[in-house]
Amino acid sequence: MSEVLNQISEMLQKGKMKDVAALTQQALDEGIDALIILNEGLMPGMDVIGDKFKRNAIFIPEVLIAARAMAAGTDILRPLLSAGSETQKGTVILGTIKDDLHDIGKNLVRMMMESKGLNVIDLGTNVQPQKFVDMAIEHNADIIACSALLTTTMVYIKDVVEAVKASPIADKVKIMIGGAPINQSFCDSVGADYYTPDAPTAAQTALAICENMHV
Ligand code: B1M
Repeated sequence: MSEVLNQISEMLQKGKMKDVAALTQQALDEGIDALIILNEGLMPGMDVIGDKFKRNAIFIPEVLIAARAMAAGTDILRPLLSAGSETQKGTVILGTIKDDLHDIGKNLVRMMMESKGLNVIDLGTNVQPQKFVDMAIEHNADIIACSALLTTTMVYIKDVVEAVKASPIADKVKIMIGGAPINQSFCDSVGADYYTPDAPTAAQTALAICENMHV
């Protein structure tokens, strides 16, 4: 790994927001691709934080400070990661599920989808199942995309699927799901349409769905 990427990871772990921002800019100036900075600098730093959090070696305040440092890096990368086609290829209603406040992964999904020319309506975190459906109807969306990071909140994805089934757009909208505790077998069990493991794959899949729908 390049030295600057190591430093980004270390400063993120220390919660040094300004250093993460400066090093992210330095990495870009050195010609390192934005996606590499994300995948090999910022994400490994957050993985270490997650591991320490799990072992109770650090607590919520430290995690929040690290999350803020990560956001300082992704804010700089956002225009590059989401610079894509100008034409709108489809509409996605995106949000983190009810009772879940994790939004870093969701924000990455939004950036990557926007980079594919998709119109993303981001409902934020703690989104009620019916709200996904109401907004999909209002915006004539092609996809509802739900992120869940907790085993206690992933269960609400089933409520989104049920709400879509009971709505007039049941045959029109596809449901995509993702987040650390989600896998294909969970996706199958709740009747969602697509599971993807990471933000780039989510964006590719969303684009393919929209292209298929609009032929
Ligand atoms: Co929380 N947290 N957290 N947390 N947190 C986890 C998720 C946890 C695994 C930590 C641990 O124990 N190791 C654990 C969950 C355990 C479980 O359910 N099995 C946990 C817990 C327990 C909690 C609290 C309950 C702690 C407490 O209060 N006791 C609490 C819950 C609050 C709530 O939501 N109601 C809580 C709180 C928090 C903070 C607020 C402090 C903070 C969130 C800040 C924020 O998001 N703005 C936080 C953080 C930062 C984490 C960890 C450390 C990092 C999550 C993250 O942002 N990762 C996390 C541990 C970990 O995951 N290693 C942890 C980086 C991000 C890029 O990855 O979001 O996984 P991720 O997104 C990935 C993929 O999952 C995928 O794409 C991304 C990569 O490209 N993806 C999708 C995500 N959404 C997708 C949607 C798609 C497709 C792919 O399609 C639609």
